[in-house]
Amino acid sequence: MKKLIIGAYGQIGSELRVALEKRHGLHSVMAADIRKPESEDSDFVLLDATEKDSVFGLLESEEVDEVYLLAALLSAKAEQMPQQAWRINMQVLFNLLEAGKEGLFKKLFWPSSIAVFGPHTPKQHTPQYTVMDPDTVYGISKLAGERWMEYYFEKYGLDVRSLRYPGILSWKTAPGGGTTDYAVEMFHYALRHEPYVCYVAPGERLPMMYIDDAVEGTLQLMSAPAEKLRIRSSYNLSGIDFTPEELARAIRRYIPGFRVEYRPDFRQQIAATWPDSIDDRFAREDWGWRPRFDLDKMVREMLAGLKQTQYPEAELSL
Ligand code: AKB
Repeated sequence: MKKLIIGAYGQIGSELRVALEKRHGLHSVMAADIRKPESEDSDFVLLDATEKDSVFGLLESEEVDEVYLLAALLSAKAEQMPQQAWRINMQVLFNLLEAGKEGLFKKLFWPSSIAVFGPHTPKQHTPQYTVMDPDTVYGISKLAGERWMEYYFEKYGLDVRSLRYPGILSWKTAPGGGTTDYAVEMFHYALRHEPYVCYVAPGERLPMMYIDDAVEGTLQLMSAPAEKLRIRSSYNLSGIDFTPEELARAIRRYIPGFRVEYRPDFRQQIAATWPDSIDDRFAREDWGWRPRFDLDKMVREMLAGLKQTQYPEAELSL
């Protein structure tokens, strides 16, 4: 039985793929993406997941037990093309929910996001169950998706599992089109010894997470016994939280001259509606979630990884 990752070469898919291959063996993972990767080191299939026939065709021709659906347009990009973003984000989810309902695989992972919260949501330690009034296309599609996930679980018994990811930081694959992308960009500028112009305000606190924690949380949720899971919409998940100013300060411990200028744009308005921090007690209680990375540990990993792979000349004392 194979694990199929759709959106396998995006920021999360790239590392989840490697982790699944380590756990289950190289040929038990099938990587699908809308674009061909530069180098194919896994079983790869070209797939446009908005096309129902292609999704069904693939699942009918392979023995798949788990699907990880990571293809989506993120918050900032979705605001530039609202109709298209809604269509893509919902269509890919429905194609997989329907395929699961038809018995073409057993378990579906689909990520939700902190974007499901909105301007009237309590900002600190945002609870699992609270006011949810997202005002971005991305957030609206994630909230609708969560409701549909739970619906397919309740009505058709499909084993669906989901996490509300915060902003994810990784040095291997860049994020694209998100509001939280500034955090990763900051590291690149710091290592090039260039000033960074930040589009989010200096004091805007957001929930974030290092990629290793995000991957670990995903694997833990997917292997948790079904009877332990009280939530089939999507679990709150917390790692760290920081403001751009705090991140810049943490980077300056290792690159003292790093400068940041602030020019907030429309993405600041999106960030302002999202929580500052998240209460993830259900994830902790139901399947033992504990993040491993604090701010300093994440900063060190990011700097070391980027220096080694992209900026060998950078002056840096870790
Ligand atoms: C985004 O910024 O859109 C994403 C997210 C928080 O879901 N990183």
